[in-house]
Amino acid sequence: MTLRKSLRNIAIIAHVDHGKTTLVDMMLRQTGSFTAHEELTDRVMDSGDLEREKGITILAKNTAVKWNGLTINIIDTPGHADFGGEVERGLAMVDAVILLVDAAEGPLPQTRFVLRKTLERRLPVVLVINKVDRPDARVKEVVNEVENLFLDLDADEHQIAFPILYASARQGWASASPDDTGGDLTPLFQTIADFVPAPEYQEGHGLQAIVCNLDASPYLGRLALCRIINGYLERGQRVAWCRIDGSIEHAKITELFITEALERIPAQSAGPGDIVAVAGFEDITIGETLADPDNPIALEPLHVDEPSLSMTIGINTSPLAGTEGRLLTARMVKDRLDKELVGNVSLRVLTTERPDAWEVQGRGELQLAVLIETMRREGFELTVGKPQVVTKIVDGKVHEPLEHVTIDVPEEFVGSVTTLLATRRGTMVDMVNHGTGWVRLEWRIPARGLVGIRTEFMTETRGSGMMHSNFDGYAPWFGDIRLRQKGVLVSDRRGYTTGNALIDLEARGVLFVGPGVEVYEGMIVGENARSDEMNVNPTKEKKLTNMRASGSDNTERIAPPTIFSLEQALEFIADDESAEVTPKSVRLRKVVLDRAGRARLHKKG
Ligand SMILES: Nc1nc2c(ncn2[C@@H]2O[C@H](COP(=O)(O)OP(=O)(O)OP(=O)(O)O)[C@@H](O)[C@H]2O)c(=O)[nH]1
Ligand SMILES: [Mg+2]
Repeated sequence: MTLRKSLRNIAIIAHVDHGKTTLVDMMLRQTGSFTAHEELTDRVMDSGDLEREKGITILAKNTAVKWNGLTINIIDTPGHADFGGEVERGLAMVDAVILLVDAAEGPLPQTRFVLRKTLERRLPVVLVINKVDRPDARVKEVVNEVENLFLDLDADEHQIAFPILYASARQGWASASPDDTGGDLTPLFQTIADFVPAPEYQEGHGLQAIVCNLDASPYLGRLALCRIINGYLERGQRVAWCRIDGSIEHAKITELFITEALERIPAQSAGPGDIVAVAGFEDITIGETLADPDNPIALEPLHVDEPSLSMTIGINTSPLAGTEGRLLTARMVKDRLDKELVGNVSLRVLTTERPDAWEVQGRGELQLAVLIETMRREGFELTVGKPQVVTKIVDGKVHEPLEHVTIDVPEEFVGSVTTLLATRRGTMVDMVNHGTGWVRLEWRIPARGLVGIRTEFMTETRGSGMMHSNFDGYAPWFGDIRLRQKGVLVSDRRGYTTGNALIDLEARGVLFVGPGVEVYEGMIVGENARSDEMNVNPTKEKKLTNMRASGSDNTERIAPPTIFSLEQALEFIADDESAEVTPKSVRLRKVVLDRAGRARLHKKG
């Protein structure tokens, strides 16, 4: 094996919010990777609109910096559990990882997930304890906890001998000793240079490059992001394209790019270990290999975890369809979902018994909500069903996905949180009282039991609790879980809401619409204080004043309605309900809109 000595490829992995993107920012800054005129926004790698709004990373992205004659390719990965598929792909491109752990929070569920994936790929780890500037940092304990996590995951001796650095990504420094604060990131770069293996390759071996990610360019069409394992790639060269289905095609590399800081730079050629983007392959997908045309040998395709949650996504079938969006037809929805599949290996799309709705499977609610949010911003109108877990049959029995949940709460809320999880069929597996007034609880719970739990959890802990979960295998079906205790108020007709009617309805529960809003039969306009479903008329005018314009009466006396975000709506709806999503609105509705139809269904039971 020969080494590509001037190159290092690393991925930064961690639980959500532990500071990955902030660290990449600082690495870019301290290597002078920004030109003077480039704007120094915080967390530049989080470039997507939704990423900036939500303050989280959704897509893994790569960048490259130069340090002391070395080129370091860095993959910034998302920390939220729903985007675990992105991390798995990122790991396929690198030779080592930087595992970031928050000095106060310690290892959390996604730390375990990303470390497990790293150890499975036998990649070396550099541990960086980040945020040591936090006043509540517990550096020593956290190092201990990470060591235990390695043992827990059956790391071998070699893997456990990892270097440890202490850092404040935000302040831009790292050091080998926890007492040595300040300075810059030199110790981190030095550790990468010394400890991360340079890419290895076989001298004289033909080309082998694996496609780990996809991107699109408005001029060039689809771009494939590849890691070259062996051999060389040249612009204009013909290569064998080994497809997932086993077939081999021949195609020309029309463009070749390497990454420098935040830009893709055209290149003539690239060699082993390089991470490149190539154009020229119209429907190339993740896991395919570009190989030597004379002796094509495909690489092992990437494996990612299976989806555990699904939703149906279909065209908007409400009476208001077509009034707010541009992209309405089944064909458009299907094409868009197909396009998403290409770039996202952790999603699946299945047909349903309806020709205008599809079952989309993914890793979690947030992943699916991000897809729907992206589509609505593009102009789609959609009907989205309640999130369902993906079951599977093991030994003839239905099994459902479980989640491992880690909860941090002030002591006084342990009782109410326990009740909340127990009624959703969770079992507690561990409880640690830190002696600081805070308690950490570990639970195992059917993934179904977590659907919609976040709002209630926040209410129960008065906004102070923290809850993180990730996939923890399958177990036999747990039986019924009753998620929503309350019923809904359903409009019994089409029209515009009136203040007059809403004042009457307020007595029944919490309203989701204000006055003067267009509603239809079967649309959910509020939550019933009681557990049953109630058909109501929110459009009722005041008696004898039928000359008056709708909505102008008494409005000032009505409490402002509860308006759901997309994610809240998906959490709220029950099995026989769905969300109508358009670029302008999120409405809740019954799947069966007409009242007589629902009554018949109900009778059938
Ligand atoms: N106190 C302190 N805060 C930090 C430090 N590093 C990052 N943060 C803050 O932590 C928050 C999350 O930082 P990000 O860099 O977005 O974290 P991330 O790991 O990229 O998050 P995801 O990509 O969503 O998983 C931000 O508010 C940062 O300012 C640090 O060293 N000290
Ligand atoms: Mg990030």
